[in-house]
Amino acid sequence: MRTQPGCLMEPAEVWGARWDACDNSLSRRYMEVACRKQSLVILAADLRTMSGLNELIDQVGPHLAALKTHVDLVDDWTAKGWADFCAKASSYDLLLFEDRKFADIGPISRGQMAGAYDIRSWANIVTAHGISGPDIVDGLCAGWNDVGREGGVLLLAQMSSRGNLLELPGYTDGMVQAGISNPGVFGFIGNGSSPDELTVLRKKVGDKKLIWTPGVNLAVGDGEMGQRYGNPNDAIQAGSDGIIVGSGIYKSSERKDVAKAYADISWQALLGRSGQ
Ligand code: 5BU
Repeated sequence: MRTQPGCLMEPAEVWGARWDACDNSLSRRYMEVACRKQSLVILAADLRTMSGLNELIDQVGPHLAALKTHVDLVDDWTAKGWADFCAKASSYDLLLFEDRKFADIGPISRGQMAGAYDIRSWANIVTAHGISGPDIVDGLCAGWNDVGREGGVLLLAQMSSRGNLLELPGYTDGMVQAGISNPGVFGFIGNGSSPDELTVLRKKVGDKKLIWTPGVNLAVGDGEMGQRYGNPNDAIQAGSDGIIVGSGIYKSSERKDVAKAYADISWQALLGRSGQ
């Protein structure tokens, strides 16, 4: 197998069973990017101006593996400005992940991939709730197919926020069962604030799908308005394959150094895991 440019280790060696078992082509792309960048950091770029977003990516882009957006959060959004921003993200070798949390029936979700924001044309990955049933994944994949693209869906199996209803008995199991055999499913969202919950989720998911985790911050504990945070090393050790970090990076006055710190922690944790 070919070593990725800039990667001192083979992705198969670093990712182990996860690399061999995954059945979504984007999952391997992500694992390769993570090796090239030596980072498992997905930046939650939750800023509300295009200039702020562009500045942020220029500061921390080299230390990220993917970029997570909320396209409907931007006050001065324009199609042209967004296209330029996506091109900038791609120039930093980042997968684009719109955290849209789709939840409707299949045909409507397909349509919502189009619309003013035309998510299907630029996002590689989107999030979805499974509340409406498993066909939402087919609807979202049909959306990508409508523009000749392929993407992957991250299903919410857990959430990081306090009191969320995904904690009710049976929900996470149902979500995993619904998504585990669907090749359109890139992976699952797990609760980054709880290594114990992540360990349980990883057992349910096995190696076939990735788990990405929000609710990660070096300052562990309760965040604003019900958000909860766990430690990045603990999340990866417990089975997360990507840490989603927002305010921990963009609110720092030393964004570049902090992003690198999260990247180093995540990469070392992955190497520690593959050595187990
Ligand atoms: P933070 O600033 O690191 O707390 O940002 C977390 C991001 O992850 C933010 O964009 C949320 O929309 C997103 N998120 C989350 O916090 N918890 C979840 O369970 C899910 C997404 Br799903």
